[in-house]
Amino acid sequence: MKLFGHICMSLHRAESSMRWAILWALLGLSVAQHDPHVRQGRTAIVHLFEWRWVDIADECERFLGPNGFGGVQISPPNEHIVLNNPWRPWWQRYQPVSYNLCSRSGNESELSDMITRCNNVGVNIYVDAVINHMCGGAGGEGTHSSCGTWFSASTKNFPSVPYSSWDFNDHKCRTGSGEIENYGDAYQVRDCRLVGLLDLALEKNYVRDKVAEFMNKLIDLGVAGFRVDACKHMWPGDLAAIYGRLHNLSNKWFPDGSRPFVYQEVIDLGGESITSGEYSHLGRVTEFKYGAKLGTVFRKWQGEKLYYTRNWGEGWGFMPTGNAVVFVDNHDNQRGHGAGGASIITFWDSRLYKMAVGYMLAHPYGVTRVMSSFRWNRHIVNGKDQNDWMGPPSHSDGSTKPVPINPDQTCGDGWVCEHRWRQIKNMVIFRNVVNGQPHSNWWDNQGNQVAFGRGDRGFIVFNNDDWDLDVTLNTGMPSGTYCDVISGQKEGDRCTGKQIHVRGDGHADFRISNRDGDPFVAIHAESKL
Ligand code: QV4
Ligand code: CA
Repeated sequence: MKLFGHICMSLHRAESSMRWAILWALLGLSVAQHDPHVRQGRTAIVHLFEWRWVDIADECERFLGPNGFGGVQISPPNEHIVLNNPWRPWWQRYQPVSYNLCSRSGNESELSDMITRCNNVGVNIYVDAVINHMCGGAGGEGTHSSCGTWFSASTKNFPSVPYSSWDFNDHKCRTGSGEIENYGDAYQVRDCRLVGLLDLALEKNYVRDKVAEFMNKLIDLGVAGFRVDACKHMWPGDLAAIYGRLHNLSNKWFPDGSRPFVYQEVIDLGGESITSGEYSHLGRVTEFKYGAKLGTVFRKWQGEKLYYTRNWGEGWGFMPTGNAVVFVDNHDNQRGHGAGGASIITFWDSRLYKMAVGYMLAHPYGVTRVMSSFRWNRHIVNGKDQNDWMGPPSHSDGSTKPVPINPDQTCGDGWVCEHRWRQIKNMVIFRNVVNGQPHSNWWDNQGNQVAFGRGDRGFIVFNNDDWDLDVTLNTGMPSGTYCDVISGQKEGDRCTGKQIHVRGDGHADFRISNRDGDPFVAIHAESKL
C-alpha cells in the first residue's frame, strides 16, 4: 500500500491521463467500471430528481420494472445542510454535513428498503455521490441539517464524519478569495472552493478512507454504482485511489466481482484546462456536448439541420461512445446552472423535448439518462430565472411531497414525470428492443426530415421541417403491420395510434404532417401486430 500510495502521490499532479492509463494497465488494477450492470437487456437510466425513497420504491415496482427501465439515479442520500434563505433550495443537497444516510428524501431504512425493492424488480440504483466538498464556507454552525447533526462550517468541523480543518484544501489554494477564479488553471479548479464549498483534501488517506467508507456502505446496501459529482474539481489520481477502495457489488443481485458503475460529472464543452479525457479511464463521463448540440439542432439554431446528424456521436466530436453518459438536459442546465446554455431543451418545450429524447433513445451512442423533473414557478428576468433555486413540491414544513399518480398515469402535485410520458416511456422500450443493433438505413431530405433504423429491429422517422413529410423508405424490417409507438402503442391485438405497413421488400410509406403534436414515428419488433 505504501508503494501504491507513493505512486499516487508522485502522479498526483500528472498532467496527462496517458500516464495514468499506462499505470493502471501496468498495475492491472481495474479501479472502476464503464458497465452499468443493467439487467435483462435494459438500457436507460432515469434521474428521479428529489424524489423520496418510498416513492422511488413504489415507482420501481409499479412502473420502472414493468417498462424495462435499467436504473434510477437518486439525489444525494447523505445528510445535508438545511437553508432558510433562499428557503429549502434544491441545491442544499449538494452541501453535505455528514455521511449519515438521512436526507430530504428519507432515512437509512427507507433508503435500504427502496434499494432492495428496486433491485428485486431489475431496476438498479445509482447514487449521486457528493465527495469533493462539504457545505459552503458561509454555512454557519448549528444543527440546521437534514438529520439534526451539529456542524460548524466556519471552523470546518464536521464531528459526525469526523472531519476537521486538517481535512480541507484551503492551505493549498492560492487564489485571493480561496475560491476557483480561473477555470484555465487546473490547480485552482481542483484545490480551491467551488462556489465557496469547503474543499476536501482528497490526497489524504484519512479522507479517502472516509469517502470510501460512505460509498462502500451504499454498495453493501445493494447500489449498482455512482454519479460522482463535480469530478472536474478532484484530481484523477485521488479519484483512482478512492475507486480502488470500493467493494465489489453485492452478490445478492450482481455477479461476483462486479465493479461499481462509475459515471463522472465533468462539464467539458472545450476551452478549459481540464478535459473529460482525464477521467474516462476511471469510469464513464457525462458528455455535456451532446445535449447542447442536440438542442441547437432541434431548435434549428446556428444554421444546424437535422440531416447533419447522419454522423451523430464521435463524428460530432463527442468522446468515444463506450466512455459516455448522455442526456438531453440535466438537473443543472434545465434551470440555467452548470453548462449548456439556452439551447438546452427541457420539459418546458415539451414538443421539441419528446423529439430530442426520442432521438437520443433511438441512437446507439452512449448510456442514456432520462430526466424526471418537478415544475417550479419559473420567473425569467433578463434571461435569468430568479426562481432557479426552488426545491421540490413541499409541505409548509419543508418536507417533500409524495408523488401522486393520476388515473391517466401522469403525476400530480408538480411532479413532471417525463419518464412516464407515453412517447418517452415507449422510446425507453424501443432502446431495449434494438439494443446491440447497428445504426442503419439512414435517409434524409437534406433538411430537417431524417430517418434511421437499428438493424432489423427498429426504425424511426422525424419531420422537423415546416412542411409535410411524405416518403417511402426502406425500414430494413420484416414485413408486417407495426404500431407507431409515438402516436400510440400496441395494446392487445390493436394499435391505439398510427399503423405502419412494411412490405415484403422492407419498404413502408410514411406521412408526417408538420402540424402533428408529435411529428415523428417509431416502430420496433415488439410493436408488430
Ligand atoms: C455563494 C457564492 C460564493 C460564496 C458562497 C458563500 O457564489 O462565491 O463563496 O455563496 O457561501 C449554492 C449557491 C451559490 C453559493 C453556494 C454556497 O447557488 O451561490 O455560493 O451554494 O457555497 C449546486 C448548484 C449551486 C449551489 C451548489 C451548492 O448548482 O448553485 O451553490 O449546488 O449548494 C460547475 C462544476 C459542476 C457543477 C456546476 C453547477 O464544474 O460540477 O458548476 N455541477 C455539480 C452539481 C450541481 C452542484 C455542484 C456541482 C456542487 O451538478 O448541482 O451545484 O455540488 O460547472
Ligand atoms: Ca476539490
